[in-house]
Amino acid sequence: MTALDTTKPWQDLFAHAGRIGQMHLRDEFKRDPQRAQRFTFEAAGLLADLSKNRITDETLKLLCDLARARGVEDWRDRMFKGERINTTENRSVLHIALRNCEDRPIIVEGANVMDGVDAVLKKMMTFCHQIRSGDWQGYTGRPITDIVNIGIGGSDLGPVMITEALKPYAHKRLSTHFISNVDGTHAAEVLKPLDPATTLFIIASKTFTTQETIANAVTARDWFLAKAPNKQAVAKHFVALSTNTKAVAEFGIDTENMFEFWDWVGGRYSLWSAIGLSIALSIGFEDFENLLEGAFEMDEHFRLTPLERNLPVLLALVGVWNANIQGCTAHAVLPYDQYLHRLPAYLQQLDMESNGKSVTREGTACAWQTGPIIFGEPGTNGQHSFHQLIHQGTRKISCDFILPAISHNPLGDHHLMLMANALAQAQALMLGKTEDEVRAELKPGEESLVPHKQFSGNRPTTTVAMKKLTPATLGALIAMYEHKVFVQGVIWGLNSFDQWGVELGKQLAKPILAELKAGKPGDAQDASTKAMMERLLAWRKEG
Ligand code: G6Q
Repeated sequence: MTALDTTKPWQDLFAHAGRIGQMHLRDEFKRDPQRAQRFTFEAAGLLADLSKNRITDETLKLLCDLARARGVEDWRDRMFKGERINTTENRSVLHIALRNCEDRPIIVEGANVMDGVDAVLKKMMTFCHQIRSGDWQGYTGRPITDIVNIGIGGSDLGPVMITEALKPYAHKRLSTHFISNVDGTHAAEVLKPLDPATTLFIIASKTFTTQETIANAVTARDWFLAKAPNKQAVAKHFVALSTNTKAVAEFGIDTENMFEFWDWVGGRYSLWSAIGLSIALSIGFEDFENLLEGAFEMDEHFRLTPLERNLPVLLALVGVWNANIQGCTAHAVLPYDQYLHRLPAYLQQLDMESNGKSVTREGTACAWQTGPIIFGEPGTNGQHSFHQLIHQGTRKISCDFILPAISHNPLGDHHLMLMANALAQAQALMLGKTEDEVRAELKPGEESLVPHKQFSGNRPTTTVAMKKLTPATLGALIAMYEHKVFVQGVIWGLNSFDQWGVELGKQLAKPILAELKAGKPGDAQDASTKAMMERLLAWRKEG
């Protein structure tokens, strides 16, 4: 594919940016009272207001030209058809099949993948009903009260984020816990209050070879067997989510208790698959289906809507405009909903693992910026922390505000206060505060404060609003971000579905672990690593 920076639409966008120059959003809203309406788009219960980005009609037109020139529609259609668009791993990318609620056939290697998807969903449904009704009993005959998902990365972040986000829908008897970190503290603290007789462990690992997950699973099994009457009890308390039947059996989990998925489900796109079992157990299978349906609605919107009104496409394009052409150095995700407190962490993986690359699909170096730095916290907490830098720092940072209109916990005026703060932050970032406005508020003798109290404004934000955070709107929200990331990858010429960058550290950890166990750094270690190992080992010896 042609290098992005040599394409005409790319160069046209830079020329256009030069033409709009210092255009200030404050003036644009005065000039055009319909601006908010013109740049607001809706799909699948979500509304995205793009009007507080430094865009004009021409910007969007040029961005859509760019998307067409980069083949966004073609790549999208190839993904939906099941083509092997993950070229470095030679795999299809079919998380959309997991929520293909109309059962449109998707043929890969002559077989309809929907048959397998439906069979696993059915198995998950039966299991959910057994656990939630209390029919499934532990080794003392008592129903399960605690579910512990052991997994990491894509086998953890989605389930954690969604079970937290959908807590109002959770089963009253069931508490859901997550162990991901290989730091023994994580397992120790999670297991401390639990009773093995009423605990179900879900070992979630696509490969079933991930060092951290297997170590935590072994620790959980030892903890369980220290109390359980015999090894047979494992069958009632351990299930596996994996593509690797052999390794699951070797670990000692009955493959009857294994929920399968497939290599065409990428780790960070897997919450919709069997990896979502902890979600389904917590919120119930019907609401898990509502989550899938919300995502499906967004998929259909993405698949069928012209680029000019296509929400994930527009979010992606405006993101490219902000990052590559307007010079934003990071992107903040700011959910004004405490239930979404793990969304920034989830989107960090989705975005930074997908598009944190510096070579194109063809292996040539990118001469343009690719995936942005993603960070965030729920509002209003972030306002009392890093928002300062977004308002007055030297770096330009774009933001997504995520805002439901109705709270699950209508306490007094709390939700109105929350909404007022979200709206005020977006307003402040857009309007800023001029020197004249600052002077008008100053008391005599405060002249020196003028530069400190000024805000440039004109900082780009998008507000994604919804009526209420439900399984369906959350499904749509996540699918929207998945497709946004994919479209940006296509624009930048990347394969968004591999993650070779995580490999090197994994490889190097193996010899280091062996040497730490032996109590002596190997001669092959570099001097810096060796010195640190010696110091750490010395401290451990001292005790
Ligand atoms: C996600 C990544 C990565 C993966 C974990 C866990 O896209 O591939 O985060 O999900 O490394 O892998 P397993 O599920 O194989 O244990």
